[in-house]
Amino acid sequence: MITLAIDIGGTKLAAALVDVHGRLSCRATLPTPASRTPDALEAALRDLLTPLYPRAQRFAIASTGIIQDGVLTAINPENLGGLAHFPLVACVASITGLPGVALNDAQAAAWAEYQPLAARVRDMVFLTVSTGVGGGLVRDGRLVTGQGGLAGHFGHTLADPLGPRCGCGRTGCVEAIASGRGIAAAAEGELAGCDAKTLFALSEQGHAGASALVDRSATALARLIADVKAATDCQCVVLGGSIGLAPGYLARVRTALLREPAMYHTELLTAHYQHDAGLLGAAWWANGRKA
Ligand code: ADP
Ligand code: BMX
Ligand code: ZN
Repeated sequence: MITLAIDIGGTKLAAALVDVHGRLSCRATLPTPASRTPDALEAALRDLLTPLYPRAQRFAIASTGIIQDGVLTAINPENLGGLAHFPLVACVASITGLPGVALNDAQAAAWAEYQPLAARVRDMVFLTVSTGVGGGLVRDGRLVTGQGGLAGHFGHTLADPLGPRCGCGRTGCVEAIASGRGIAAAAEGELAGCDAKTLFALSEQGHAGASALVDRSATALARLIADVKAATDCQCVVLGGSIGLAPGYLARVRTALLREPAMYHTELLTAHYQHDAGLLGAAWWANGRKA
């Protein structure tokens, strides 16, 4: 069985073939189109998947947004250029002619990241710090997706009631401060207009303003981790996403978490499967599920 695994994020689309041993091949990526209308995303998926699908027997999608009954509903449409709804499974089925399933990207990554921990951990949380801030919860060894697909959307819990407005409609969400878009939005003066990747590079070179923006994100994330620990009593938190995986970021989160009372500390790990967690998690979650 070869699975065509697809990861749809706010910044990039990724796809690969996954075999029964979890080996990935034929990786491909494209930028996520920033368009309010669904046609651009459909066209990009067609370009991405056409070279791959003839060798697969099914597809499995990890996607940003709330995924229910195969349909994507954005909690923060600004992360997708204003796109609020997209018929994900129907679209990929019509491109490929294959059966398949879909779930939220951070939930998928949580499921992948749980596998190497399963011998010693029952309760864990995965957080992605990327275009947005996403989350996935494994409870007693099972992935919790929720009746409406919303479970684990920790990025939309409150970081600062006086903070910036979030695209989800709330004010001061963790995502509005800690995410790539949140970091870039806070850049001022000579840093205005820089994206998060550039700000991280400047921070590594010792730029104090850029470093403060990275710290602001890491501090908001550490407070979120303390909240998550209080809410779930998780045994560990795994960090992923391009910002979560950026050099030095986990160390800053660790330092900020140490400022919280000890009962809210938890083991912090970097994602074992790095940028492939969403692809692998979707493929493994599809096992035993009817497409
Ligand atoms: P997606 O949200 O599509 O899954 P990513 O996980 O790559 O994609 O997250 C995109 C965000 O990460 C953007 O804000 C981008 O500027 C930032 N980013 C990408 N690469 C790096 C890097 N090496 N270091 C820090 N930030 C990065
Ligand atoms: C947003 C939300 C989540 C997603 C998270 C990380 C949308 C479109 N997405 O909070 O469903 O898990 O971003 O997504 O509302 P990413 O694009 O950063 O990987
Ligand atoms: Zn929000």
